[in-house]
Amino acid sequence: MPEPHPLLISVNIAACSTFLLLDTHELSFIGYRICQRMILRVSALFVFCLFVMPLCGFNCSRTDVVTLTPWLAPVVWEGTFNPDLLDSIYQQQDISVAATVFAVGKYIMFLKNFLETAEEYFFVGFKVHIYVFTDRPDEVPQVKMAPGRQLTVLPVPSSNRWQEISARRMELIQKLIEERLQGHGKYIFCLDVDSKFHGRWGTESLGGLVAVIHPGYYWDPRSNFPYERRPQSRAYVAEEEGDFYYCGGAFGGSLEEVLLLAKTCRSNFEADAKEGIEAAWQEESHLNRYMWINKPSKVLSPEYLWQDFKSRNSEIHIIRFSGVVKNYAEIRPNA
Ligand code: UD2
Repeated sequence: MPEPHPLLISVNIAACSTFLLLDTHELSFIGYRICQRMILRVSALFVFCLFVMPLCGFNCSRTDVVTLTPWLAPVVWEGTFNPDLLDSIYQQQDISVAATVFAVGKYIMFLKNFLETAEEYFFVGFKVHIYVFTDRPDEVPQVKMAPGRQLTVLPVPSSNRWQEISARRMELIQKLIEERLQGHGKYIFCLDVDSKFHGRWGTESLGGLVAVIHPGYYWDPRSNFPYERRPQSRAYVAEEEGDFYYCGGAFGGSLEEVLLLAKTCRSNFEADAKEGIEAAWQEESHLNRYMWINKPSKVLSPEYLWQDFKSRNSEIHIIRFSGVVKNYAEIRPNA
């Protein structure tokens, strides 16, 4: 079933309200009537822009940030959507959302905060299934979850290299979708564990292929983006290519789209590895290459993955999810 678009609803309501206004103002003189109709049309448009569009979730109030990509995907910022309207649309579809999170080695220490805050902010009121991949299943904290929400722990081997842990995520996400999720639910998000939710992350983020703009580079010119620049790598992005720099720490979409992404990134990563190449930012580099070729249908602003060490910029009206400050030397198996 195609995803409903709130803008279509706005347009329908606008069309109805225009007709209603015109019908109640029938006039007798033809010339005067044309004039009157024009006035009525302008008034209807005014009413539509001022009252109907905001009510329907189409809010034009953000002029300080980019809210649409050149390929016409929405860029989601606070103030650009109506959460109640979107929730009511998706509630009728009875959707469920899977989330993956990896907590290997010492990263298990971040899981409690992640899970507790997910209960407070991540798709509240919807069916959510969190899959925790860990080599320390006994240390997974008990967190009380609301009805309709559940957690599954999936054991994975330990590793001596953090690069391998973060890179192997694509393979495990691919297997999870193929072996467990096909036919169950509709959407999936893949998130970094060393992070916390601080604000709503909900139905506004749903889409076919969803990417999050990296908080560290959204003010930078494209030439500063840390894409993989060696043409030998399958993650290569040339100087004149690239749209945004996206995070490896949060991405998602429909099961079908994320499966394709995970499969492609995994096979490119493995083919590179056979030739002795590891992309600059492991799977994040492959993800950025993938998103350049396969444009995301929805782009989430850096509200959806901020970094606690950064001060909040004025265009960030809310921080929804943020990476905690960590000491790499202490927590990674190899610093
Ligand atoms: C960035 C990305 C991360 C990944 C990495 C490059 C963001 C915010 N973060 O983060 O997603 O692309 O660069 O590889 O975009 N992990 C473990 N145990 C470990 C090491 C890692 O479980 O010993 C998992 C854990 O879920 C962690 C994730 O891998 O959240 C990413 O590792 P990181 O947070 O150390 O990478 P970082 O901060 O450089």
